[in-house]
Amino acid sequence: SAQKTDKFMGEIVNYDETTVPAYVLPEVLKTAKTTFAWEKKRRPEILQLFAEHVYGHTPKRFDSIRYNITNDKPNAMNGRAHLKEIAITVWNKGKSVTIPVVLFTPNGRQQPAPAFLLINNRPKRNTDPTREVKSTFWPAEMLIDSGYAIAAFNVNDAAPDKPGTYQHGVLDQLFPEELQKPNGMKAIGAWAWAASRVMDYFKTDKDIDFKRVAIVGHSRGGKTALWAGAQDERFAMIVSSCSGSSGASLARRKYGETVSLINKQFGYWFNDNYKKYSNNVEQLPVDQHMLFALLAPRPVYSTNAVEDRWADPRGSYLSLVNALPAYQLYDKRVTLPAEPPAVNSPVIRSKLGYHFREGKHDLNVYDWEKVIMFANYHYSKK
Ligand code: GTR
Repeated sequence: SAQKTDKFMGEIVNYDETTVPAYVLPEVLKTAKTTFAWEKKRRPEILQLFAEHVYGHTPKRFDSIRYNITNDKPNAMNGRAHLKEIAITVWNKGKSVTIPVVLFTPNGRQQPAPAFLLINNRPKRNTDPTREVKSTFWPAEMLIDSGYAIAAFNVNDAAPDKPGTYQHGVLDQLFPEELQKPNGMKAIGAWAWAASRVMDYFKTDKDIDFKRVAIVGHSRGGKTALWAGAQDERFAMIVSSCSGSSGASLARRKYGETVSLINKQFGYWFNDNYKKYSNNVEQLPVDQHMLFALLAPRPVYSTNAVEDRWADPRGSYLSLVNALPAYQLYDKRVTLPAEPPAVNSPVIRSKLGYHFREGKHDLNVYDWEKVIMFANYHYSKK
């Protein structure tokens, strides 16, 4: 049987369900009883709370943006797809940052294709445009054969994923003032900002169905996908793979990775204010179910794995259940059972989708299969 506790960075990590202390989650709706009140008052309030206390505020403007097609192959993947590599350059106050994007769109369609955009936190060979290297993390052929466009950018091009160098990119070049502020955006904020710039490009590409773009991320990328989807309502669908603490899983549940541990190990992902909650998470004015509430009424899918207890799969299901009030403002029929589904029994036919599969912390072909089923189902309903 599995170990019930562990030690990490001087802390005891709990894996015993029976010893999780009771907690009280902040209310999602408060006085909002209509979508109008939600959209005008409570939703913006929650968005501000996440910016102020967790991920940092995202600057609203920049001077200019330019898209450069650096590689254009209309007959990639043996003619099945059109490859474009795009260099997105954003300028602000005389400085610039360039974010390269790899994009395949399916050939032979009458209509623009719905798309998946991966926030890639793994090495670039996982999104190889030549397809010499294939990766189950970004199985581009599988998406193309299912009728979807598939794109990716690498987090390191926006903000290097390292505590000592994360500043060198979007932050020090475009928005240096963010680095000085306790509520300024840090790495996750910069990655989410970059995802929105790819969305800006998609709007100009006639091969893409701009109204059906899903943002996808794994782990730290999954946290980022949720934050990007919360801020940028142009993302029609959100997919979080094993995003755990400060992503899909409830902060107040003492199980696996905690706010304290993530601040110790990955402080540069979050703003400085978040550090105040390391030792009193119950004071945090939000919890992660409210991040899902910000996605309503858009479909969101959360993947989890049996061997990824660190990410608290049960806490990630409970986020969805506790986000229901926001979804139900739009549609009373959106429901979920109180208890998570069994292993390998995905919940597809709900706007709050979820699975708990066998295996480890990863984004793999099983996950993509279910995500495609989820997208097929929800897009066909409209
Ligand atoms: C883990 C970290 C998680 C998650 C993951 C990843 O070690 O504790 O919060 O983000 O890394 O990104 O792979």
